[in-house]
Amino acid sequence: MKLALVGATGMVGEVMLKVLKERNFPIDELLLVASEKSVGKEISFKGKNHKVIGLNDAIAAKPTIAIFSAGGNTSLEWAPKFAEVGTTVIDNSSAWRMEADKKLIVPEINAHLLTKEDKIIANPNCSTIQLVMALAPLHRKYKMKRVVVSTYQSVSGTGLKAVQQMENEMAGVKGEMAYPYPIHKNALPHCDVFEENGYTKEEMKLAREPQKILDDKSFSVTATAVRIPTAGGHSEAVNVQFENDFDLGEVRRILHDTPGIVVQDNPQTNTYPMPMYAHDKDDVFVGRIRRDETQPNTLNMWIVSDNLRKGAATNAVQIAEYLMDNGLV
Ligand code: 2RA
Repeated sequence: MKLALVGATGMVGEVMLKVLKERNFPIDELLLVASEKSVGKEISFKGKNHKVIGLNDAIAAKPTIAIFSAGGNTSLEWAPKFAEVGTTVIDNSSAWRMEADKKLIVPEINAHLLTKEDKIIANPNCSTIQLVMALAPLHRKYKMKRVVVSTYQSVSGTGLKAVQQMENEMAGVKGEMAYPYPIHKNALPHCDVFEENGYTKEEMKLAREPQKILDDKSFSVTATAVRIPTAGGHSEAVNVQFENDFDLGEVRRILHDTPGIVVQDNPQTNTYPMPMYAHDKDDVFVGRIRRDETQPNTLNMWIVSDNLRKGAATNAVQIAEYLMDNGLV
């Protein structure tokens, strides 16, 4: 199996290689692909040095699967070119997510939709993935009506420049700014760019992607996405109103029994999810599970996950594993 990683030199690309190694993904030939300025760089994988190649050379090699973590513009231009030579593309950018003929996949929820004909598959936004992982089993049981989510997102979601800004500010060092304001000892209600409606693109991803993944437009999501100076993962405070009432014990059992979900929830022992402890893990951690007494059929919970793993790299590798395991590539 010939696998290409497009954007191999970025933060997600680095985590992708770690996940591929951990999961012993079956690779006969690995192509590490990046922009011209990185061509020739050497990256080690499983003790072997791989030279970074350019996009044209990667297409010429006709990889079986190409996992893209290279931004929307690169994906819009190059994913179709890989697809034309028979490569199946799994893309981490937002470029294809809401296209009617492209599938938006969280394997535990809707991998069954995939077919051999899907040559460009979209990986959902990181904050969407952890949200729907927890909501999907509850939606199936109680049917969601409305979700209000506030996110507390790690600087790692913005990229290396943002992590560097936070570290510089912590050290009292002046440096390049990834954000319009300091992030150390601060919180920015501003993830990605603002749209005409006053919401940010990140908030609109949370408002739009869950309905496509759950294939149900009967519920709505409203979001406030906030950047905070953490490095380990994204956290979300979620208030969800259902059509039907629920039993808290049953909610906990449903979440506990859901693959990929870990319930950490015991106020008596100060047990709840935190990004520092979710870092470098693939699970979605759920806690602070409690009824919203202010309105019927409504639940509050706290959801934490490593945005670079299940929020990006691991979800993409799981899609690739599904394609391989089901003879779709
Ligand atoms: C962020 N979810 O956290 C976006 C993109 N990774 O900035």
